[in-house]
Amino acid sequence: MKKQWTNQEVAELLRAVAAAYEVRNASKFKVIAYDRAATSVEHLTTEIKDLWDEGKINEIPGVGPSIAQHLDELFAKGQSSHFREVMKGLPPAMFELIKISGIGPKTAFKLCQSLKIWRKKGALERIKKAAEEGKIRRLPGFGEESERKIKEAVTQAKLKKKEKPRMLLPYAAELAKKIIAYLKSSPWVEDAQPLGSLRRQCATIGDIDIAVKTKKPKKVVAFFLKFPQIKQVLNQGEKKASVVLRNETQVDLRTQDAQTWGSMLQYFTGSKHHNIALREWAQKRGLSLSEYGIKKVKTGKVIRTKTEEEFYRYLGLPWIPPELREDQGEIEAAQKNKLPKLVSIKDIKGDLHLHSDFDVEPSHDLGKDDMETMVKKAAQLGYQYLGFTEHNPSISQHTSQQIISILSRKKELVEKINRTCAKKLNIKVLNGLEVDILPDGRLALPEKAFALLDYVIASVHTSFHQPKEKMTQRILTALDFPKVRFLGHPTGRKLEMREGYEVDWEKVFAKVLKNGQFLEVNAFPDRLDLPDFLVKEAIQHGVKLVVNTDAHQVEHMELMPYGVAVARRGWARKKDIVNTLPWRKFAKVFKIHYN
Ligand code: DGT
Ligand code: CA
Ligand code: CA
Ligand code: ZN
Repeated sequence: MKKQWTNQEVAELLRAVAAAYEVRNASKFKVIAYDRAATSVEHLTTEIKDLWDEGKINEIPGVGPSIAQHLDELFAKGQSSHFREVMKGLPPAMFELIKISGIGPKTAFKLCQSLKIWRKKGALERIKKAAEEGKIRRLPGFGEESERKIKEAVTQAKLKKKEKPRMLLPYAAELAKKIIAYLKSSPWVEDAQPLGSLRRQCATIGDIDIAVKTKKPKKVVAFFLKFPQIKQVLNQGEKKASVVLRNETQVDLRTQDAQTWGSMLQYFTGSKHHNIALREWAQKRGLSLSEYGIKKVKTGKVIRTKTEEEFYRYLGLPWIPPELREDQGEIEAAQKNKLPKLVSIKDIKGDLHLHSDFDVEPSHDLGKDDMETMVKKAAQLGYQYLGFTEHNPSISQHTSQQIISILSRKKELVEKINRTCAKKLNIKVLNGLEVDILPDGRLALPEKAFALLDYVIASVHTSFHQPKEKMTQRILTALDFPKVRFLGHPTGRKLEMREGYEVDWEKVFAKVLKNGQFLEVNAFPDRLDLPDFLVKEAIQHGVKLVVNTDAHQVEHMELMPYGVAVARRGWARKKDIVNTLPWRKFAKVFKIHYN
């Protein structure tokens, strides 16, 4: 997949080029031009990558034609030969240092060169260490005072630096599956389960936790340590081990025998907050909890449980689904027998956000597979309906008439599929469109085009940085356009990349309710949007949701369980999700007219 450059990354790159020019004593104007371009990109309210997609990169103030040309190459090919040329031969570490306020390019270069710090990775640590050892003050041009300042600046920067990146749920799940398959190939392994955040189906995963049921823990640990992808063993004991894989993922393994398996599952699933709350609950009943069982404090007797159900039952509670174990009121709900009956993947009857390869000439990406292929897949998944929602035809590159002509052709194709392959498979195909919400809240679609569609997804794809008030108004305006059935990936977050935009959700909930509309739970791995906590809030307000994959190729249609997982983490029941309805009922609430 092509790299999705963020504005921040592009700005940092431009700033690095400016720094390289400065170190090379190039013309002052070049340095200033690149610095200005960097600042300008940093302050854009639209994603620069989107502007490029729309052919508008020349319009960014502060980005001249030559820089625009290099950026064009960067986005098209993944790198710019010119940028590389300028930075060649300079220590990559210096580009880490220039991000720290108070350290200019020439200082950064001198430091890296004299201290022989080349690599980016660990550059800050090494500078800090050199400062602590008094090595910087001895360098020509530096003194005690500048050494102290550098040390302080680096320490500050390190504090601010983000901690280890987290893995997206589907990748962690895939990896865990492989490790578990490996473990199960050992004759000593009676059972192996992914626990921790993975079992709770969190959107991102810090490390992978696996529990093994066995009578021979030592043998299992030894077998685990022979897993081929292990790079480093962090620690190993008689019953457990922690390792780092070659892809930097940490895996924690714990073992337990069948008699205490229930308490192991419970303890190691977490979350930590749920466990703490449960421990308090237990304490009030004279019990103490651990991975080895439930202890009666008075007598010291340990109750061992084979299953989690038994474990919770002993505490006087029904079993609590792992997705709810976040100390968000689940223990209280369990106590009152008010746990929700959560929606399940089997309940899903259709997918309403699919990008086919039908060329609507959009400004964003097209899907990779044809409609028929995706219809067949939907049938395999047991769906009764699906909707194709390519991005709207680019409005900067078409007249209204051209857009109408493209969408008419698409409508005809969908109708034909409904008469042929979909009919045979007994599945309804809807003709939708995912339409950009423009910065002012209008939809990027000519008025006459709405009539050609069964429904519209309104989505924000640009100008993410508007103030909360403006963004809220923008979304409210968009929701009032005809045929809009739901707001796509409502917060716009990209996991591990960018936060969602700021919105007054109360107002959006109210609007959606008033208009008889829905909010999407988008199952795409880096979105999982709405996030779980907003799912919960939406449901509390009576808002109904639609869970979709946003598939851009047929394989993506299999991502639905991850969307359902988010809904479950948000306490969603079947009745909260509109695409659990059978076709006729669905068509009614989704306001689809058919004959
Ligand atoms: P992660 O790895 O950051 O995505 O999140 P988790 O929830 O998988 O956290 P992790 O791997 O540190 O620990 C796995 C589980 O082990 C955690 O969910 C609950 C349990 N656990 C870990 N530390 C503690 C603790 O200090 N107290 C209690 N009660 N349980 C703990
Ligand atoms: Ca974990
Ligand atoms: Ca762990
Ligand atoms: Zn979208």
